Amino acid sequence: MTKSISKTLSLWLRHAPERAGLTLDSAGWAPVDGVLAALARKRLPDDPDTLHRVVADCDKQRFELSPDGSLIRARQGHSTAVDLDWPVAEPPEHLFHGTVERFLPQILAEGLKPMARHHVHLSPDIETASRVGARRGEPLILRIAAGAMARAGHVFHLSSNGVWLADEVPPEFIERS
Ligand code: HQG
Repeated sequence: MTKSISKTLSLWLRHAPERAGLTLDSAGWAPVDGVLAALARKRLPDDPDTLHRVVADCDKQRFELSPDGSLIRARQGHSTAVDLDWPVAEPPEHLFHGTVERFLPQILAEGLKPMARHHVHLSPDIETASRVGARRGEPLILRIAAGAMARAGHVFHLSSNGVWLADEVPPEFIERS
């Protein structure tokens, strides 16, 4: 049950808030009351304790509550227009991106693009990148020369659950690992 709540929250808080009658503010926050009311309409558990448990137990820490508990947002992964305020951070020399073979020709030709999201998502380690790639098939791991990218003027943001975000990764910084 918590998995279906988590999937529903991902849809509402990242992609389609209007489906729950919600409006996200510019930083992606929605009122918890509105989310609970929308869960009730979908006949999903609508008590605050369950919601808090979903937020706390979510394997990738996808969601966060405001300090007073009145607001909730997805930490990243949006396709709606939000302006998340993750701090600019100095990346490690290498980051990783998990994808699949069939995307490789296009990625090597034009670089990594955000596609439907706001940013390219990069992982700090190969294991995490493998899990990301495995969502689509046999994972293929790309090694990203993040340090060189930063020195060339590309900006990185680090989300509070450890995902590195970049606007794009040009092909010259991508290496098949
Ligand atoms: C690929 C999940 C062709 C890219 C995961 C990826 C992650 C290109 C797909 C988070 C391309 C986009 C993000 C290009 C990129 N040509 N294909 N130029 N540039 N691609 O889902 O990184 O469960 O938007 O390799 O665990 O797979 O949602 O990005 O395969 O953390 O919390 O286009 O989503 O987390 O796919 O995954 P996505 P992603 P959540």
